[in-house]
Amino acid sequence: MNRDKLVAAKERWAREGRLLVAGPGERRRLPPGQHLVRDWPVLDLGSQPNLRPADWSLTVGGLVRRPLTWRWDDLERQPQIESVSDIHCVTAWSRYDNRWQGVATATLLASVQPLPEAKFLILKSFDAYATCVPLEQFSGRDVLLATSWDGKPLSREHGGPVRLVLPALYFWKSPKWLRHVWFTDKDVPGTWEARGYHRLGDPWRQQRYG
Ligand SMILES: Nc1nc2c(c(=O)[nH]1)N[C@H]1C(S)=C(S)[C@@H](COP(=O)(O)O)O[C@H]1N2
Ligand SMILES: [Mo]
Repeated sequence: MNRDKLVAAKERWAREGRLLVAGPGERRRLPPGQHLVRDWPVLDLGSQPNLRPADWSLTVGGLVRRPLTWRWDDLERQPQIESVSDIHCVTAWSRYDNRWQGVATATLLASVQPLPEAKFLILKSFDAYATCVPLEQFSGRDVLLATSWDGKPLSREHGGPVRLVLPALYFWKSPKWLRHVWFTDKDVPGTWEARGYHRLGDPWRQQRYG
């Protein structure tokens, strides 16, 4: 390897803490059992809905005061945020510094007004994928309905026009092609939770299976 390239790579490894994993009570940037990737893998059930923004809509209901449906124009009218976060997939790849833009879930929550009994959300997508997340995690400051990545419209393969991004949990809890959000009082297993994957999926506690 050319010397400059080697030095640059080793500097990057130091910045990223390559090979470091979290010890007991420690928190490093790479959760235990993960490795860093620089590309962005595509993972789904093999059918990628082809939705123009005009074909997309999101229906939100269940244990809320004001159920709603947002079409693309409605989403565009909401306050937009930008958030940079890391992706951790349960298949062990992580990708740092993803720059997302879209609408904060806090904005959605303020519109629908969840009832006190609401504790979980069932999230369903246009490809029949489903997952379930606690309201507490869905409400995180860095959670958004993402419409763009790295300054460009979110591509079809990565869930465009709209996907959820919930950085605190493994990436299977971030549904692509988001269609439906249902507030409930109980944890209902989705596509992967019903197949041996963890109910919560916190990468820092390696909640992969169970
Ligand atoms: N609608 C839908 N969302 C999905 C999935 C899927 O199959 N369908 N796969 C999940 C899994 S397991 C992962 S790791 C991420 C992958 O997102 P990416 O393809 O943008 O990397 O999407 C998640 N969201
Ligand atoms: Mo995944």
